[in-house]
Amino acid sequence: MELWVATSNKGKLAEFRALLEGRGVEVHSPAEISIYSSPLENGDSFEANARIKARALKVFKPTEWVIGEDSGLEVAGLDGLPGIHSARYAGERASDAENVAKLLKMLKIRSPNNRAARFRAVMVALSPQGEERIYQGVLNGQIAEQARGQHGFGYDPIFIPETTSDQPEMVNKTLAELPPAIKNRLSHRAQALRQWAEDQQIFEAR
Ligand code: ITT
Repeated sequence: MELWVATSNKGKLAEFRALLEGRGVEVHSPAEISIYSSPLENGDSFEANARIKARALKVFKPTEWVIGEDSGLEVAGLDGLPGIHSARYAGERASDAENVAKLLKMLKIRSPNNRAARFRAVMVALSPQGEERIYQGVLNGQIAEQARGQHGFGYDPIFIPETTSDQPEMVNKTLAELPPAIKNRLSHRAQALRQWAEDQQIFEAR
């Protein structure tokens, strides 16, 4: 089976590929379509933006599975920002490091003691028959005082995921310090993609 993922984010794409590895799904991206250009993400929600991306790619791949994914970090002390603006929080062409630096600065000014945050991902999946399904995932955690770790992308170096008592190795570690396989077990994106894969009977339902 082919799955076309409407993203230009290499970090996201690597996670899709890792999650579906060995499951008989070939993950493709718009980078393989020379005349494709990314659509303007002017929706007012994760779902709206995920749908914009999925539909833009579906034009080129009408008979394949296409997923548009929109995600972001919602910080309680910043009233839910950066949210749908996560990729461009520090400006239109901001790097991950610039976005992280702005977030740490804003939190220090606005709410240094409330560091609760969550990652959210919404996927709009369009089937080969043109039906739409929506999948979501949430990862709760805390914003670290400083960036730490080399793995992942985006805000991973400042996001400490919530742990349970049977995960002592994760205590106080950012997602960028944890091995990618651990992030892929927990992440907002993994949760949403797993639901799609279960519906396609690629993964067994839990
Ligand atoms: P596409 O639209 O091409 O998919 P994008 O990076 O612009 O790429 P989004 O508009 O969905 O994607 O923005 C998501 C941003 O949220 C992303 O750039 C990161 O800054 C942040 N983000 C989302 N998931 C993340 C994760 O797992 N780890 C770290 N940061 C993440």
